[in-house]
Amino acid sequence: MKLWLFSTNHKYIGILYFIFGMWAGILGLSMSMIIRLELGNPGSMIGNDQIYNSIVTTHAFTMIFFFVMPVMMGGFGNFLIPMMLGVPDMAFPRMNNMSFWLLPPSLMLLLSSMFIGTGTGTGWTVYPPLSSNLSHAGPSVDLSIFSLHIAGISSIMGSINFISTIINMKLYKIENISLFSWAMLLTAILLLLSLPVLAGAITMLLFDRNLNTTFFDPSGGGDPILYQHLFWFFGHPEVYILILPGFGLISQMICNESMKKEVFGTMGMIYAMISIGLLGFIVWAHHMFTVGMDVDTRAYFTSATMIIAIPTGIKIFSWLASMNGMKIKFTVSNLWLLGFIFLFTIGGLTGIILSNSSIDIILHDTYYVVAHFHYVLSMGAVFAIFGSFIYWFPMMFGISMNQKWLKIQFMILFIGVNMTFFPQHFLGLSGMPRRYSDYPDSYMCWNLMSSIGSMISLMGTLYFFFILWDALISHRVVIFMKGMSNSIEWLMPNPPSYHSFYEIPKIYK
Ligand code: HAS
Ligand code: CU
Repeated sequence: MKLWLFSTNHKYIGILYFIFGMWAGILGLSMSMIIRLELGNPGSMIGNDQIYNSIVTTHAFTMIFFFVMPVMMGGFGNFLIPMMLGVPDMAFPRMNNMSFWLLPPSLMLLLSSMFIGTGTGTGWTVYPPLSSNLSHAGPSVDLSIFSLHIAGISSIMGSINFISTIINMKLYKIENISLFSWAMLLTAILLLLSLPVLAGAITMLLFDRNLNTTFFDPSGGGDPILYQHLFWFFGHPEVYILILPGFGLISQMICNESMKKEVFGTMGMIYAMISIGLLGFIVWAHHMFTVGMDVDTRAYFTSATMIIAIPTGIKIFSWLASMNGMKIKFTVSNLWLLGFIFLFTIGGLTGIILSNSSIDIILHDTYYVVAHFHYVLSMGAVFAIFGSFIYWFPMMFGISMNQKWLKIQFMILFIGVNMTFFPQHFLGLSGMPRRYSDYPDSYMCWNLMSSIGSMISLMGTLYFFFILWDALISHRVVIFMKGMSNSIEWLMPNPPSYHSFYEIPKIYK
């Protein structure tokens, strides 16, 4: 009880986040399988489009708020940040516990919204007027809004905790903390600045739905476009919130795998992340090119968006430069690293294509967008998660996974996700819209291929859980790490003790 339910220990809370995130991840995966089953053939399987749409919505919410964010920030952040900084625990350990325990009720509210009423068939963007009380009567959308409120409170408390810990408690000068710590600091700042805007937007929507306000209703002087601005002022920084911790994790792993003292251009990497964070706040309207903006505004948002390719390119090329001269062995970590860099870059480049406002008018709300964000998320963020979990697993738990099986598992997932999402570029380019449960026969071929790919990914994921189970019941204890990293969490016993540092350690130079 005290160890888990009431825990104030960063490692235990980190593990709770991992368990919660894995469970939510499987939930999101199950929903994606229903989507792919529906779309595997023309015609209807579910037989109810509102249900189909609410599955799409809940899939997105679950993956974003209950899988990627909890695992990256909650799991890796909690477990690794205090160890990397050389401090006993997070700045506010009890608030840390509360951040975690707000998530299960939040997920319950989201799931209730699927079972009470007609479900939230709005997509994760929850645009009015579709989400208003005319088109979505009943309690579902309200439950989803409450779910977001609570998840938001959890994230804000988590962010305050990370910012306080990193700024006030670090052993080193700020320019010397690890790149993962930098990534977490910036992500936390992004969250702290963007989440309140989402909270405002969904609360205004809640008022429109229940208290007869008309913030987003033209008949009372409101404007539905206002909702889109508020949502995307949060929504775009959110996509960098999902990937920045992944950038940090990848940097740490590259450093170790290429046996370097530090990543190529560490300062450049820090400045690149700062720029991505800042620029992330001034590009939001690239999600709204089709609302009828004037040409100057479109030109501005196109150019501002494209500029993000520069700091991101700095990161990609610095990672490649870090690998320069290394003897490339196809270790499991290396496979995930190279997979991440390759596939994230593909996703990034399609993003640059979408940022052209004139092209986006054609591609907006097609499967091209779906392909874009799954390349950066399912293969960017998720590859970073898989790779890092496998990389730090022996340090965190003191046992080892079967490396040969892991390589096979990587190959299965690599083939699976590419087969799922690459054809979606073709579907988008030929005009197949997103968020529909059916399509004309001419789209069948690539949809079928995509659905088969998703089955392969499912196998890959289940295989991973088998490998994890095998590691947990095995007694392959880790006693010594080969090629220890320069990051100090590797200097501790594995698994590390309850508090890695009982006092502030001293660094002798
Ligand atoms: Fe995105 C939509 C543009 C990065 C996630 N994005 C989404 C959605 C999600 C998402 C979830 O401008 C859908 C939201 C919804 O439900 O409607 N995105 C970009 C751009 C970048 C980008 C420019 N996105 C991300 C990341 C995400 C993410 C990271 C999550 C992890 N995205 C868009 C646009 C839309 C969009 C439009 C709206 C589409 C619509 O119509 O709805 C950049 O950050 C990517 C930078 C990375 C690279 C690769 C590495 C850089 C190198 C340097 C050289 C490259 C150069 C470019 C100089 C660019 C290697 C040359 C250009 C060539 C074409 C060759
Ligand atoms: Cu965006």
